[in-house]
Formats: sequence, structure tokens, C-alpha cells
Amino acid sequence: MTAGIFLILCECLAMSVTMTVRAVEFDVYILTGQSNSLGTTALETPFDPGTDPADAATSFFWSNVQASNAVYPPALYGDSDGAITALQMQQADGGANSNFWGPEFGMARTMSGAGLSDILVIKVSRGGGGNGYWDKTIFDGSNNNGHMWGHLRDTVDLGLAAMGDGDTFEVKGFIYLQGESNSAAEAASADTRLGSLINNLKSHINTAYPNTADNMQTVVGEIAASGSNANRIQTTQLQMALAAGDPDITFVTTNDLPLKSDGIHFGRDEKLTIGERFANVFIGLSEQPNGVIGDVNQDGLVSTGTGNPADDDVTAFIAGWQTDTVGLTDLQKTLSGDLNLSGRTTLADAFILHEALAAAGADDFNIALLTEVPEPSTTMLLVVVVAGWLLVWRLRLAELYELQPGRLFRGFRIS
Ligand SMILES: [Ca+2]
Ligand SMILES: [Ca+2]
Repeated sequence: MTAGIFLILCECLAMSVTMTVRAVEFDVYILTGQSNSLGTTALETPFDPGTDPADAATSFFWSNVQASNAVYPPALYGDSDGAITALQMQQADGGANSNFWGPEFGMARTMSGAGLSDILVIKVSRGGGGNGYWDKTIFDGSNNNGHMWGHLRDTVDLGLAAMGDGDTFEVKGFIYLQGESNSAAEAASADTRLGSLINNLKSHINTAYPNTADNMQTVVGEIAASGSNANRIQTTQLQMALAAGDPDITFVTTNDLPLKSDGIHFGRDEKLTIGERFANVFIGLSEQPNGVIGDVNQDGLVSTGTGNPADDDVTAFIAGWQTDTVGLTDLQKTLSGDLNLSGRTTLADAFILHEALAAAGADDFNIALLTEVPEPSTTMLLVVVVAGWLLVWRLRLAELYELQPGRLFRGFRIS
């Protein structure tokens, strides 16, 4: 091989390496609203969200609108310059706020902690502003007066188009935190305008990318100082009523959280907490067990016998025996054998599995398998626990005998 051909081959190889980028399946969450969605940093020290590994792992696209804006396209505080970046604080207002950041941090970190990945947050917030700015009907009549609808639509389009070739996505969530500035007329239509906004956004996304927003769930955050005047009270009541009547909308309360000294903005810790609450709604919606009692590995069946945790629930249960599942999602708890979602995989869970195996006609649970799991130092403790458990078990079986005599003889195999 000549040196020239060798160099060409090397170059081709290098190109193919740089071109082989993993295609990502993004879960997209769209955040909009006024200043508590934008997230102020004035009046507090420290004001930053700190650091977390989830920040670098979260994809982020933003375009935030100035509070004084009255035109479309709007004047911005700043944007991500058309690119998807890692999660980060955003550009300042040149005044009291040295940066902006909102519930996106607590939300992304909580989702990451729950094992969710490939999250793209598209943020389109505004400093202040009543819900008329987000109204498509107003926008269609006067682009300037409805500039946030136009800008939300445009920014979502740009964010979705900024993904890499081959990347795919599903719009999982819409997060709305708006209403402190509603006028009396805007407060009176807080429910219908939010409902229209959700429908218009879904429709717009689905028109460009069919079916990608079909399962979009909406989370509405309770505005700050929600009881402080008649417009805020009405806004909150109507938003709550809208959520109560629609399974795809969830209202998240915030009125237990203190406000900064301005009386209208949430501070650093509260912003993180609100984001965590938003995330928990989405995690709860997307990370539920399948409803089959005893199905540790979540394959839809209660079965045993193969020794492979992928299709043997007993093997999967043994693998998760005594796991501390506090803080995990219900799905993660179940996969760890914590079938009653109590926070630990214990004998109570083994009993549930035993009952489910019996109901499914599968082989009985062999309790001796549990004694093989712990370290030698804990084996004696387990023997004592198991002995007590067997006593409880026999009592339970005796109960069953009175109700269902035939089931006594399914008893518990001890080898
Ligand atoms: Ca199973
Ligand atoms: Ca448990």
C-alpha cells in the first residue's frame, strides 16, 4: 500500500468515526410562563442553582423575552443562539437580576435521579405579562399583542429542528407557570385560555411532526402569592378547575413555599423544589408499574423457573432482596422487588410474590433462596427473621384455610 492510499484510508476512517453519532430519542418538555417560570435571581445570595451531574446530561434550548416587550418578534433577554446546549443559567436583564434560571433545574435533576435520560427542555419564558400575550386568537388579530404565542410556537419549532439528524423525540410535557400579572379580564379566562394554549401547541407540533405530541401532559404550577388579590385568586381557582376536569392536566401547589422579600418571586431553594414537584408529576405518569401484582420484572407475567431475571420473577426478586428503594419511582421500586412500594424489599414483598405465584399456578416461592443472599455476618439474623416470618406465614395460611380450604395445600415449600 502506498503512503498516499494509506492516508486516504485513514482520512475515510476518521470521517466515518466523526459521523457515527448516537441517534437520541429525546423526551421533550416545554416550559413557559412569566417571571417565576423565567426565574429571578435578585434579592438573594447565593442565587445560583449549584451544580449537579444532571445539568450536563440535560439538553436545553431557550429564548426568554424581556418584560418590557410589546412587539413580535419580541425583544429578548437572551437565547441559546439557535443551538441545543447543556442546562445552564440564562442571560440577565442588565439590572437587578444577574442571571435567570427557573424550575427547569429542579425538574431535570429529579428526572435524572429517577433514571430518566435524553431529556430536552425547551424554555420560552417572559418577564411579567398577562395570559393575553399567549393567546393565539389575539396573536392572529395582532401579532404584537399576542407575541408570546408566536414566540412560543417559533421557539418550539427551532428547538425541535435543532436536534441532530436521526434523532427522534416525543413531546412528553408542557409546564405552565403564569398568571400573577393577569388583568381582571385575563383572570376570568384563565381556564379557557390555558386550555386553548395547550390545544394550539399540541396541534401545531403534531402538524409538523405527526403524533409526537399526542401524549403531552400539562403541569400547571400555582402562581406566587396566589391568594393576594382577586385576579390571582380567580386565576388559581380556574386553573385548578381546569386541571380537575382533564386527566392530561395536573395542578401543582406552591403556596407552602416562602417568597423572596419582593413578595412575588420564589427564591433559589423554592425554584428547585417547584421543579422537583413538576418532575414528580411526569415521573409518576410515565414510570408506573404495569398493574400485574407480583410481576417483579414487569414483563407482564408472574412466572418462575428459568433462573433468568428477565423472565423469572423469583430470580428478579432475589436480585433485589433488601434493596433500599426510598426515593425511587414506583416502577423502579417494583423492579427491585419492593412490590408494596414501602421503601425496602422485605418479607412482606416476598409474601406478595408468593401469593401471586400461587394465583398464577407457578411453582411456589422457595424461601431458602433468601438465606443464600446475605453476607455470612447477616445470615443468622436472617434465619431468625425467616423463622418469625414462617410463623406469620402459617397463621396467614390458616386464615386462608378457613376461607379457601384448597389453598392450604399450596403451602410454602421449605427445602
Ligand atoms: Ca414477570
Ligand atoms: Ca416493600
